[in-house]
Amino acid sequence: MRRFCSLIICAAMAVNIVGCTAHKTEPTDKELFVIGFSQVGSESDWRIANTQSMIDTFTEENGYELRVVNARQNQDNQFAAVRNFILEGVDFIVIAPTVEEGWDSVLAEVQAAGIPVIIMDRSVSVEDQSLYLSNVGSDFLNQGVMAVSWLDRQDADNGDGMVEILHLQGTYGATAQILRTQALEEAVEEHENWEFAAQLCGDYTEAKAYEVVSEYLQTNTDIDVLYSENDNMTFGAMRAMDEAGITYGEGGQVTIITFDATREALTYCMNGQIALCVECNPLIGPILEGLISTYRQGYDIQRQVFVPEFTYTSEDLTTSFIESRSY
Ligand code: GYE
Repeated sequence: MRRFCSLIICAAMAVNIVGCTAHKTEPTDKELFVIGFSQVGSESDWRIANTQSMIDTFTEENGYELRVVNARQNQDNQFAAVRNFILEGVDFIVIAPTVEEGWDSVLAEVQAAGIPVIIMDRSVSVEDQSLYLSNVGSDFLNQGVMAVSWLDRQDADNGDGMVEILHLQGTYGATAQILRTQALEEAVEEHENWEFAAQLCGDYTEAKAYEVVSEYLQTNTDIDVLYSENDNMTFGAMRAMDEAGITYGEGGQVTIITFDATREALTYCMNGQIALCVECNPLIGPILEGLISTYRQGYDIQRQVFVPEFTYTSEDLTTSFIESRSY
């Protein structure tokens, strides 16, 4: 992920215009449909796969020029990118918003410029629903419900009757954080023997998760479950638990639940170190292209589109299945 990360950050120094190549000499006579894509960042393996899905879909061969701008998880960078897209006169704007709040005015500027918008991955919370055409992404609440329903069927209390949950949250205010958290908090309310050991913010990154979990484990080790809102934070927490001598997985102290289901997490799951992987499908490019193509033909498009996703435990997984996945 670090290798990809440096590649994406280099591109973030300027608008990374995908679909044009430096060596191109002859002007093309076909009109390319220009899409401005404001991406959250490159904070996770999921995000890298999501960006790659867009790049693989909106190619020059398919009639598109894709302009990807990496906001490095900063909403103000997204606002600047979107306003630049307006100035550049792009044909369409796709936004993967860092957080839900704060989008009303910049989306009103886009609407005033007559540029259609689709919100991808996470959602925005705006007064005027006409500011965007559609939201394409995951049903994050259902992801959380699948996770807590699975946990409800486990004996995760390590024999003392109480289930102590260490909750690693993603970026506060991101839809994935809000709804994965909501599912867990409601389940803790419903289960008298479930309680939070702690709720820590890892900002969806491995480094931040390692930092906050390492600090927490210096004074607290009574944990039965880790509910981690993405795989990269899980990897950071695993490293911190290793260093603190806390065991996890089959026969260990801590039952790990993680979200995204990247190949690395699925491998840990197949090997018994992670108990449950909740899939979050980043391969949204083709679905988006279908919606944009439908819109360009003059048809209305669905207001909310959920991508298909499942949960995995060790008995669902084989090396060939994991290797067959594209992220
Ligand atoms: O779970 C995480 C990424 O919004 C679904 O953001 C996405 C989340 C995903 O950083 O890895």
